[in-house]
Amino acid sequence: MTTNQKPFKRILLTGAAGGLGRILRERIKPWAEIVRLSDISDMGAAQAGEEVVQCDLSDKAAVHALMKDVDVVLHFGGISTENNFEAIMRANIQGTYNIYEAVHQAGVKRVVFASSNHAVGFYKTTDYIDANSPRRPDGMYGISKCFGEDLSRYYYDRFGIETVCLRIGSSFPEPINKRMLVTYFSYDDLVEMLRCCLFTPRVGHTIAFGMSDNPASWWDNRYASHLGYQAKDSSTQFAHKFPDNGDYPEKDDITTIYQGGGFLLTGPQYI
Ligand code: NAI
Ligand code: 15L
Repeated sequence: MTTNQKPFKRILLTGAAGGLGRILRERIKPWAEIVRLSDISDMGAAQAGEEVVQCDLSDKAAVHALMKDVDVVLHFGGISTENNFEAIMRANIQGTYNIYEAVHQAGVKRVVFASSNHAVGFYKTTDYIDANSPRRPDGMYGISKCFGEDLSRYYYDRFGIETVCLRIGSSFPEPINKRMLVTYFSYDDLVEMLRCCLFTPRVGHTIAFGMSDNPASWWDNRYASHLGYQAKDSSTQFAHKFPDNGDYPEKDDITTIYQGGGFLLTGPQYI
């Protein structure tokens, strides 16, 4: 045994060409001897310790091949904003089903599923909810994340495959509006959360909200406390860019009345 052996032999990261995938590509390297990167889009050449596999999540055979010799999966691939149902169905519903069926066939023990705050986007910004609050998706995209949460629950109950459904708030370099002062999830905190998701001995089926230690929150993470996640960042440092004029939520503006923000204006009736 070498002295610098890494905890996992192979991590599969889907969505590797995306905004978060490109961040995680570098940051998860210490956790696995090999990081297998996958996306429908070009990811560039494989670097040391990487394997690059370009494929469409809706291609069942390709996803089953993708899973060979994988220990754990970070499932970040798919359509990440509102879109028409057919597109969402292929990438997020068929795609996530293919991932779980492949996980089951390959004997993979744990998945982190990149869910979204849009699974609960129809709660009001005056509500405070937890993982046991009924889901209230704000569009087809949010509905596909609800499907992923239920699908992973089934694979846990039926086959014991563990999943953390991470309802990510807004993981970007910095907040770009008042809403994101509440939903902000720094990249460092995302990586720390993923470390907790992968290295906590037992996670069962957990729903966790992905957020930094922001001054205001809509989400109570009490049912994910066993993960031991402690945010180190906060949106406070950006608050001066969006002064509190007492105008949030704004009367008659559904993008401030509901937690889903702008997604309230992008449902099927608008496409
Ligand atoms: P992104 O859109 O930048 O990346 C998603 C990646 O998935 C893209 O590279 C895209 O090519 C790939 N993809 C789409 N359809 C595919 C298919 N059929 N087959 C294979 N790959 C496909 O999104 P981002 O921001 O990196 O988000 C990553 C994940 O986290 C997504 O699942 C998203 O829903 C979730 N999430 C992200 C949040 C954020 O704040 N960035 C908030 C909530 C959830
Ligand atoms: C998401 O689910 C999206 O993937 C991301 O692009 C952001 O829009 C985020 O939610 C958000 O709510 O800010």
